[in-house]
Amino acid sequence: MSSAASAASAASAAPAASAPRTVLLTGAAGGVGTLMRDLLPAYGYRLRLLDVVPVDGAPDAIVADLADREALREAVRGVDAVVHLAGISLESTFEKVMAANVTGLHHLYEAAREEGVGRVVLASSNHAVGFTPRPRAGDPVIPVDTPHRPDTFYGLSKCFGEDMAQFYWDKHGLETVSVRIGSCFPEPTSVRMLSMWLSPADCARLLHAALTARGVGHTVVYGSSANTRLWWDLASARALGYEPQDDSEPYAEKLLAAQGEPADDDPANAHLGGHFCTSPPRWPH
Ligand code: NAI
Ligand code: 15L
Repeated sequence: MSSAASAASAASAAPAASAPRTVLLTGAAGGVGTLMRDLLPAYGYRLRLLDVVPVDGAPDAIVADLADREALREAVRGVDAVVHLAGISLESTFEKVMAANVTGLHHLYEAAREEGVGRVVLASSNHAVGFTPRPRAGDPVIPVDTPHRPDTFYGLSKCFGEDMAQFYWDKHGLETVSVRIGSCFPEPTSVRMLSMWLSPADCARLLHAALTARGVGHTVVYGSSANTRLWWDLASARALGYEPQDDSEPYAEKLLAAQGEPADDDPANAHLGGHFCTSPPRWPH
């Protein structure tokens, strides 16, 4: 299914009430994983945690690398869904990014298929479409079926991840919601993030909608709060039942005073991906 068809699929998806379910949360030691460990249980989920490093305060968390197929198969056994956050989340060498985010993702999908898990919620990224020119005043917001325009090897791996999700739906009937997360942090820390911010509480709302909407097939959504300065279209996310409650605007005055309005001719301000298009932050390891 093309991205356009994915959007159509989202339009027909309806939120469904569902009983608490067991969910594997990968990348549980990371920034978003740590926030979601706190917030998702309130929606009734029993979380099983996985990361390649130990998870603070969670001695039962599975410590496993995405390279380890058998460990992943065991990790998904008996869960109803997977929220997949694990992987390299910044730029690195082609080889390292592909190993974690493509080969590792393939291992996860194979494990899910073999164990009959029905749905994955996949952390994609704005950097899958990072070279999309950012909207200027008066321009329409960016639709979810805009072509892939990765800004890094990292973004490229997220494009491949979305295609992998499509493939597992078309070939094996395994559903995915691919969430192109903007910037999910406790608060926005740059002027760009005023447009991209996904508050932790809205992230939990969006993941819950993605876990419970009916008939998602493979649906691609953007992941942001209801920001006044939003650059992209939340329609396919809203069609899943996502109703964002937060807006970055209360942070605008302080951030603009500290950082100024980015210059129009600044190449790092020209595209959705911002500075990832010019000098991407590197994965530390
Ligand atoms: P993070 O880097 O803080 O967390 C990623 C976690 O994955 C880490 O705990 C790391 O140990 C684990 N991990 C890395 N390689 C692994 C492997 N081979 N096997 C098992 N675990 C491994 O990243 P963050 O910010 O929490 O992001 C979570 C996900 O959301 C990532 O997939 C990232 O690409 C995506 N994302 C995040 C955004 C954000 O604003 N935080 C924006 C767009 C996408
Ligand atoms: C991402 O994809 C990164 O994982 C995250 O650390 C942020 O840099 C975010 O994009 C962003 O664009 O702000």
